[in-house]
Amino acid sequence: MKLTRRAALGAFGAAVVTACSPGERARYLYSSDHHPADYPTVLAVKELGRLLSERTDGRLAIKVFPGGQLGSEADTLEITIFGGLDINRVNAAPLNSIAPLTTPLCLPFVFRDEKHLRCVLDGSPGKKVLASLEDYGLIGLCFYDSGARSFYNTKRPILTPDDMRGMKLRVPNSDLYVGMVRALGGNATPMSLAEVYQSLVQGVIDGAENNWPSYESGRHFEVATHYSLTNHMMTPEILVMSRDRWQLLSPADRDLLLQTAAESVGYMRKLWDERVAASRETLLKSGIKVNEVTDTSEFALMVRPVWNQYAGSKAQRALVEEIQSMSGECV
Ligand code: GTR
Repeated sequence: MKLTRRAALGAFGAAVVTACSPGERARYLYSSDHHPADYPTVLAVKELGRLLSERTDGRLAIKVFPGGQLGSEADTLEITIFGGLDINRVNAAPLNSIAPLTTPLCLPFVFRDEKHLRCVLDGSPGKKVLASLEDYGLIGLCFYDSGARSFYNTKRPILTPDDMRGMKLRVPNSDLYVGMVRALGGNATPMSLAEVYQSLVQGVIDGAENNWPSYESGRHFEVATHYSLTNHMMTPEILVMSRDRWQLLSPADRDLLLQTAAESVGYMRKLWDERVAASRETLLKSGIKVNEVTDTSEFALMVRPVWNQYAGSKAQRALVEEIQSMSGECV
């Protein structure tokens, strides 16, 4: 089911109860995720809802709609911004065209490793990005992990950018991603994640790029069997709330939601690490060809111009500098 604006307002606007005295039904915050029900992001938001309900004696709760039931990330973000949906777990990429400070977090090769990434998200750069969302109708609740993204395709291993020449590669709906694939000599095709499997089967695209769990859970590996570990981006997930919906909460409930969301990050990271290991094992057993890319310096050099092209404003450059200056020894 895809939501039209009207349907969303009707469904969610009516369903969310704005006040709740003892004995009345719980106030449900509706949340969207396009990953399946067993994916770490979905489980983390469910856990957040459980804690919220426990801490408010059932007055506040979260209902997660997984599997893209409510539409793509780009569509549901729009709905969230105009107040038709309470909460949304999205990747930072579709936020690039909405909130410019999210772009530095998506730049290729901007993070040295996972420690550095977590340090940035937990530290001052992460706080700045979350706070910047308010101007665009969203409240940033927290970041979740999404690991490193690598290229996969139906044709051949990608060991150098030369191997990508002319390849039709799906990217999320973000100009930065389009620019990155172009800079590497590929043909970028932006589309939502839900369309990738069929597009691979039909040969509309030759490949895509993503982390181990998404490559596995979307069953893309069944068609695109060459997975080349370029680890070019570590774009995080963001849990956002509609600013309009946020304003309906009492100050105490806002604090509780923020604090509980922050607590859910540790829970998610544990699930994430386990899921990456499990997905990797499933994929290796499935017979896909994993290609180690021992030297990514040529990739990094070729994509470097997109840093300025897509994150060249003063505020974006300052954030990039702050990210680079962090050591990764904070956790
Ligand atoms: C995944 C991410 C999704 C989605 C997807 C994509 O890693 O968890 O939210 O953005 O990538 O490529 O569209």
